[in-house]
Amino acid sequence: MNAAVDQYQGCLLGLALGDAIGAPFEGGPVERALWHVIGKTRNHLPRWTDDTQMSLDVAQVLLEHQAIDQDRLAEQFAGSYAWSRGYGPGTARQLKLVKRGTHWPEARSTVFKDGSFGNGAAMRSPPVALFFYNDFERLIAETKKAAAVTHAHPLAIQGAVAISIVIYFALQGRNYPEMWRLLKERCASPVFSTKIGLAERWADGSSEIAKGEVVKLLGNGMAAQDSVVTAIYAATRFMSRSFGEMISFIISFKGDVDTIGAMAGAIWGAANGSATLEGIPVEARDQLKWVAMELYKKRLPPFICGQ
Ligand code: AR6
Ligand code: MG
Repeated sequence: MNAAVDQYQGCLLGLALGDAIGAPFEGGPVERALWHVIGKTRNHLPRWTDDTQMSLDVAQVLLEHQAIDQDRLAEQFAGSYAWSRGYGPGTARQLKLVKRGTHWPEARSTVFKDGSFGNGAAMRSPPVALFFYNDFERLIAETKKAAAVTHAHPLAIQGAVAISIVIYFALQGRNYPEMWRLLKERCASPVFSTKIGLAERWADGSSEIAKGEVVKLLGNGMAAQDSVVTAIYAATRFMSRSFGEMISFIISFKGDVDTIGAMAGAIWGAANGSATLEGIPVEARDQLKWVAMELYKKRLPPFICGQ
């Protein structure tokens, strides 16, 4: 089945809404007080954070090059960097180095020698999944390239791959057994495979898992291994319910609410489309919808047998 443009728009709107709605709940009292001051646009719309900004940057490079050009992506990330978007501390340092002329592989290893395992790579996978919607192996390869510009650690890269896989299936209609199988195969580190196995068992819907259990066993932190499967579980559990119910559940976790919200929102929107997200206020809705439309128009052409 071919995904509809509405699902592309749902994916980017869901990402931005999860990000912007979650942002006021992230961090301690100081971060929340600051966001209270800077968390609205001049037109009083909820602002999104680095999750959405970096996703728009990835989309920009895909639309220009029909692939992830890593030098160009590093330049794009650095050009868009602004402290007020709340970037992760390691990514902020890297992007400032790149801005001052350091080549990205060097900037990356200056900050974390073994690479960052933050969820900052996973949160920007959705546009890659939209663009390479019909070529699974190409999708995995391009997702890894997009992640590695700032996040070299295998756990960050597996987190990015996991989000791409789930969006790939959300766009196509929902073949869940195959999705869980591929998640376990491609995200095979013990921490990921244990959590994926748990989320798969929980997602059968036979019992409602309490939020405390979700936080304790899947996590709510900034590390990819402590937030990506949490987002996948939340999106899967609320797939046939409202976006608002899903976000309320995620807000109750505390922790890295905006990025768990962004990842879950992108998955939910890719499956359900944009119709029910239209009335919810967010910064730059028209730009997000336009970028989604461009990704739809310029995405990899459908594979035709015999070519
Ligand atoms: N060793 C030790 N600590 C690490 C390592 C490592 N190799 N990698 C990550 N950390 P970062 P992000 C810890 O800074 O992934 C924003 O709000 C370390 O404490 O690369 O881009 C985003 O929206 C590091 O600062 O950021 C996300 O929600 C932290 O993990 C979130 O921050 C995050 O890694 C993460 O974004
Ligand atoms: Mg964020």
